[in-house]
Amino acid sequence: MSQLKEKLQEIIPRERERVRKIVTEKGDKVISQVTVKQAYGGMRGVKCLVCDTSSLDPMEGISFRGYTIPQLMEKLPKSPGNEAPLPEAHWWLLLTGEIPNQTQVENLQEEIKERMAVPQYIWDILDAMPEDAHPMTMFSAAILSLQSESLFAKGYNEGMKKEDFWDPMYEDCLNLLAKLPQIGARIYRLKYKGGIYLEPDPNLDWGGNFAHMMGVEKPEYKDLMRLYFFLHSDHESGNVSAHTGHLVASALSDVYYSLSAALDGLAGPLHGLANQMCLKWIMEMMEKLGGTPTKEQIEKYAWDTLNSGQVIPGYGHAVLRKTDPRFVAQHEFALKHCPDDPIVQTVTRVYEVVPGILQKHGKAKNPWPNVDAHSGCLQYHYGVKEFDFYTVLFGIGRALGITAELVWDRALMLPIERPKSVTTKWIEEEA
Ligand code: CMX
Repeated sequence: MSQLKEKLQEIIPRERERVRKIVTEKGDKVISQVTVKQAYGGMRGVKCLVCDTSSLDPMEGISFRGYTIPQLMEKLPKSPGNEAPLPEAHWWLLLTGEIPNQTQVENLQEEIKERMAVPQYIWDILDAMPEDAHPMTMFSAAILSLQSESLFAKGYNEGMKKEDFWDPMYEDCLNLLAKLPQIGARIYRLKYKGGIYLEPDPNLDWGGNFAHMMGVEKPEYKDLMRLYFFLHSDHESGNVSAHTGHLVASALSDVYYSLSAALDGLAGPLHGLANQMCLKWIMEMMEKLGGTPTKEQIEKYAWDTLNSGQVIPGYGHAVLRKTDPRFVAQHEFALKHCPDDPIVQTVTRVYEVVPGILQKHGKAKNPWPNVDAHSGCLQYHYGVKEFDFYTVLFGIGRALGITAELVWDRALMLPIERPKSVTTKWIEEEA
């Protein structure tokens, strides 16, 4: 048995007991009250989900299993000679709460290699899609089409016991994760590189292999992708993609259904699509102004955007109230590897100008940049210039967090999710 599965087998009984005790002793304790405003307003701030893989503090940003991004940049195992954490090591952490050692990571990497082959019918499905299909539609469709491979669905149909659900869920999650880099890179090369594909390199890690199959030459792109997948992995469970994954899986749908649905939510412009919108906004400004804009020019451009009723993509957040540490980590990478890139310089200048403007504008509760404000310009720098593809990158990373949460949903035997709705009439008369 794999070392990660053994570790889960050791932890799960302990955690089941811990949750059982909490529900017995504190089951009736109120942790949140819901106002009418929240019911109409996207349930902002309502505490009604439990997520142990990560936690989002409005001022401190994300922590994964209690560790901040800078702590994990230091502590998680890396590929030799590189600086970004290995995403597969991070998956171990998300699942177990423990930082894996080198042997454990290598064991997991071996398992990934054994499972990375993608069946031909997936390539046939992608080939059959319309030329103008959005890469996120292709990505979600490819994942959904793998559903017939689900060991969870098979076990369920054969009458598997509830206590054992987590085991095939884990297997499905790892089987799917192992394939995602190849599926993502295939979509990229099918759509934008004339259908000329690069085979996976069995000697490379999960993120490095993705970079290799994308066909980007510069060696540091591998580390950028490791960093990118690590940073985009998880943002506790209330965001649209993670929450969708959890909700769909709560009906005992397998990970193929759940992750495909989660990615459909990620594809929205207020969520993951903002990364493509953000670079588009910056590039259009640079094109219009004929080069790197001055602060005064950015100020005018930002006001024009706001006055025309649009949002400034990459800025604001439903929970965060300061600069997203995921933005900071990418900015540090940019300052180290490509400080003279004019788009990177524009992103930096926008960061110096836009928060002040949003504050004056007075609507956004958070004037600071989120993860999407930086990711696109780094891709562009390394030659991945097709904006439409950027959300697929977010999706590959986000799959790490969602799959880890789904394994735990099954391990803790969580029930189907079913909040109560009320009518407007009820609110008028009863609230
Ligand atoms: N530019 C202009 N206006 C903004 C804004 C921005 N960047 N961010 C928020 N606002 C506006 C909202 O549209 C809202 O206006 P209305 O009252 O007219 O509807 C008002 O400020 C209050 O919004 P909020 O409570 O601060 O923000 P929400 O929690 O409703 O929404 C988010 C959060 C991220 C959708 C919003 O900030 C936004 O649209 N940002 C731009 C898109 C973006 O970057 N999305 C990516 C988020 C990260 C991710 O999930 O990937």
